[in-house]
Amino acid sequence: MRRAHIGIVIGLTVAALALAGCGGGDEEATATETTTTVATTVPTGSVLKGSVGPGFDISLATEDGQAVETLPAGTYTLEVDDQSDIHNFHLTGTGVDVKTDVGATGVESFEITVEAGTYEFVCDPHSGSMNGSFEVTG
Ligand SMILES: [Cu+2]
Repeated sequence: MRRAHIGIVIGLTVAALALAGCGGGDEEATATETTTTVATTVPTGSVLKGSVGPGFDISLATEDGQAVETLPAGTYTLEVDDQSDIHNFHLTGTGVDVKTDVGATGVESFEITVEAGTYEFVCDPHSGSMNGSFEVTG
């Protein structure tokens, strides 16, 4: 188990380096199998997966499970899986203000068009601890 865990950590490090555009000099790390599934860019028009609950967790990821940190400007389908009736998922930023209902659960889809800047997602009742953000590049 410990070995597998270290492999994942290396994989994530490689992904971070690849996203930063400076993957050179890490020949050993890039030889791991995990690199084949790493998405270095999020395609415009792809599906973004928002998730909140059942615990005090909120997240935004690509369809293959990579946390969304930067996105190219464009239109995306946001699919939110609201798994709790005490939380919601609320995304805001330039031109975007979409949210699920706190008391409701289930999957809800939104078409969003993002432009350069910072976008934030929160659970409204617990925004101090349940929040995240990503940057949209122009
Ligand atoms: Cu909450």
